[in-house]
Amino acid sequence: PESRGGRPEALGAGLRLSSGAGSGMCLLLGVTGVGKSLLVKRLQTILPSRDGKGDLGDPPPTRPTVGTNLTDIVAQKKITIRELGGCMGPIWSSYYGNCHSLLFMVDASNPTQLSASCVQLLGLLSAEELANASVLILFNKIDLPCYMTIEEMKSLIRLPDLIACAKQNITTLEISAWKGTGLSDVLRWLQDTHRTNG
Ligand SMILES: Nc1nc2c(ncn2[C@@H]2O[C@H](COP(=O)(O)OP(=O)(O)OP(=O)(O)O)[C@@H](O)[C@H]2O)c(=O)[nH]1
Ligand SMILES: [Mg+2]
Repeated sequence: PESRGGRPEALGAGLRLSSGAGSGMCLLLGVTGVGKSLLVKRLQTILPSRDGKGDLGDPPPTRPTVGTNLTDIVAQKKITIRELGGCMGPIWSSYYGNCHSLLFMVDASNPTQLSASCVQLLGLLSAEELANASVLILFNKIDLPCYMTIEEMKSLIRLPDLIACAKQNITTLEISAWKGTGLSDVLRWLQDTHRTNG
């Protein structure tokens, strides 16, 4: 009668989000066109080379994601990345439960989109169901000539205040899904974050 199939979520109330099946689930969100689909394709490509220094080749084409897109990244353990298209913003919240980490992507080359990204990020950080998720904010497209540096972005969206008020662990990275810059750091963050929760 003791056996409950070893399901970790049976161990305690209040741990619904970051236990059991959720330990391998990562949500990938951000305004449309910031580069989420390209990132996922790139992560799959660099995976076999491990150190992330393999030749990525030309960036594969992407289309706007209408709906959701699930991709398994198998490193030390399986991590499932769920991209939700930017156009699905109104129903993002239906996917908050069961997610262990959150990748939030911003287009660092697009100042006019920054306020929309900021509003979305504030909404995500204050969502009850995401309170236990680890968060990685990705400033993408730093290969473009007029990208905003991480310092500029931080002061524009008042990131230090935002991090201080948030319940989540928040990390930031500058990347280029196009060129491959920083992608091995993204992979490392995913592995570290998902390792801590068995
Ligand atoms: N220059 C540059 N272009 C990029 C980068 N990442 C993505 N792009 C381009 O940006 C466009 C949109 O990329 P997607 O990956 O489709 O964007 P998305 O965030 O998935 O968009 P939705 O699915 O509509 O939410 C594509 O033309 C990509 O090739 C980058 O790092 N640098
Ligand atoms: Mg997409």
